Amino acid sequence: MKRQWWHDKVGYQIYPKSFYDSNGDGIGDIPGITRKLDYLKELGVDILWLSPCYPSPLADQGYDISDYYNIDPRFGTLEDMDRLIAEAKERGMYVIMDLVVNHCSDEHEWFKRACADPDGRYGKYFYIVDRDESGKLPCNWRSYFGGPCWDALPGHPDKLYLHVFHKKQPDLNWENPEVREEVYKNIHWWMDRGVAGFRIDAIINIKKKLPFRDYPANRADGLSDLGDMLADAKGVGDFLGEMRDKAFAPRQAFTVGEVFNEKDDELPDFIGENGYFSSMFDFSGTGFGGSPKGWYDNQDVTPEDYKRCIFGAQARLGEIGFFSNILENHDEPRCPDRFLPPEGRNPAGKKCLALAYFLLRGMPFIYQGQELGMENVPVDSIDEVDDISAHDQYRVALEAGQTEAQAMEAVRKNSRDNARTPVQWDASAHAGFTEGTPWLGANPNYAEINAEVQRRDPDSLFHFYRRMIALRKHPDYRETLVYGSLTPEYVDEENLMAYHRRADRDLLVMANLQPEARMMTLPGGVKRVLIDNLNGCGIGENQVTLKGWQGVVLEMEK
Ligand code: TEU
Ligand code: CA
Repeated sequence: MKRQWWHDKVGYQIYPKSFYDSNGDGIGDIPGITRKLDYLKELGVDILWLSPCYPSPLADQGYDISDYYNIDPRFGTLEDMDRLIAEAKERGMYVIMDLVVNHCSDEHEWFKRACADPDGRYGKYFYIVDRDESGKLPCNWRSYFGGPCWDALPGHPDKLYLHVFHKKQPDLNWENPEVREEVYKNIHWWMDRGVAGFRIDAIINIKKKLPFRDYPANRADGLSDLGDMLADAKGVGDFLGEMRDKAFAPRQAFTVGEVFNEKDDELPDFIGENGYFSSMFDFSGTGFGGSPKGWYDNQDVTPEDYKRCIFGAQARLGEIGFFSNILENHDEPRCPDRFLPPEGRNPAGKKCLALAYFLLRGMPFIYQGQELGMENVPVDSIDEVDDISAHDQYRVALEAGQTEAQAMEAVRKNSRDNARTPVQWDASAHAGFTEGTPWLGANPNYAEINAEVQRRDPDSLFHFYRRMIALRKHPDYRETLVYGSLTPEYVDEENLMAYHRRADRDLLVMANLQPEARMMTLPGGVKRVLIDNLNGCGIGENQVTLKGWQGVVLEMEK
């Protein structure tokens, strides 16, 4: 595998709106990120992915962009962004932007012009069709946020436009070469400004199966799951290869794709040598248990399920490329609630889970607050919820006959707000996130769970992450942890997630994801214990005893 500058880096996702508010308006902002760079440096992360902070009506919290060449005034200015990029660079860190080009906002100039003249140049930037007199839609695809993918084109009741997400997110027509050139121009523009690359949003959706047609309905609404259409749509690679050749490759951009629904044999095309992207997220864990019926029907994930998903994905990828490994992002609940049973939602359990994923083959990403062990936010009523997806899923649950209490339970477990409450900086009002009123309330547990407390406590989750990051970069272990092979071990031992990483060193990572202790026979002698979340495991001759929720990294005799 050709070595790349980013292979030994650690990613960190920032959701700007909830990170840190520098001016007391209750909204996190770019200067707020700049102020916290030293915190991020102390943690040891390198590549900062910023969720969208472009001008936006915020119908989908910024994933609906109305100007690709600016910063939303609520988040700051272009100068603030330049300063952030420069200050990050001074600290040896990189900024990557979120590239959201499956769709734009209905308030983008392009869409306004398309509405003004649907048959003109900008009409061809979107999917606009004449409404059938019978009232039948061009196809029965269900948008990700509920309801049909089609809505009346503003000002033109006889026409419809396509949106696979919210109706304020009209899909861009990638079949139109002019649209693609616009995207590449924007990529170059941001690279010129000094960003290191992009996280690429919802990218699999850019290729539609044309002509539009129905797929089998899978809910009472008579609509079909977009996954069925995407499985049928061939040729996304033509677009992605062109984007690589015309935009990413000439700039040596670091890119990480939000890729769902890829076909197994496509992995080399996506992230192999000269792939479309540098890396892509492994969603096998976060996606596990999702039901086509909706959140109310999702299956809970056990540590054992998690282990099997991840090992499956690692085996599928093999040495083809680098996954980006995650436990959380801004669309997902917090990982202790998602992957740990209630009795494991404590500092030991959180560290054990962190260890299980962080030293996998690939590039680890941390989502803001994950390093502090932030948890899902308790909400009593749907009126307290901001997330548009949660509102839709609440409706879906009720329509399927669930009680209000059951629908709320589904929202509590899955709402994207769980990830979007303010970062808990200290024990002062609103978790020290803002001097004003936060746009979304802080999790009430901020007095116990916050950065200030954890920075002072050498045994905290924050310092545990620091130690894992430092180990991955340590000159003696970097080769093994970044490039070494991964072999799952003791796979039939329930709740034990263990694997060897091997290159010039032989490391055994073991995470005992259960309250009960266990004793394991080792394949050889232990040279030293590199990481131990409970500061003391029982090592005997060719065996180790792990307490409940204990996670260790053992360096084995070669
Ligand atoms: O998400 C893509 C995606 O497929 C979503 O349907 C995701 O599964 C959903 O948010 C879960 O409720 C990306 C972004 O990460 C997300 O925040 C945006 O809302 C979406 O694209 C549209 O840009
Ligand atoms: Ca602000």
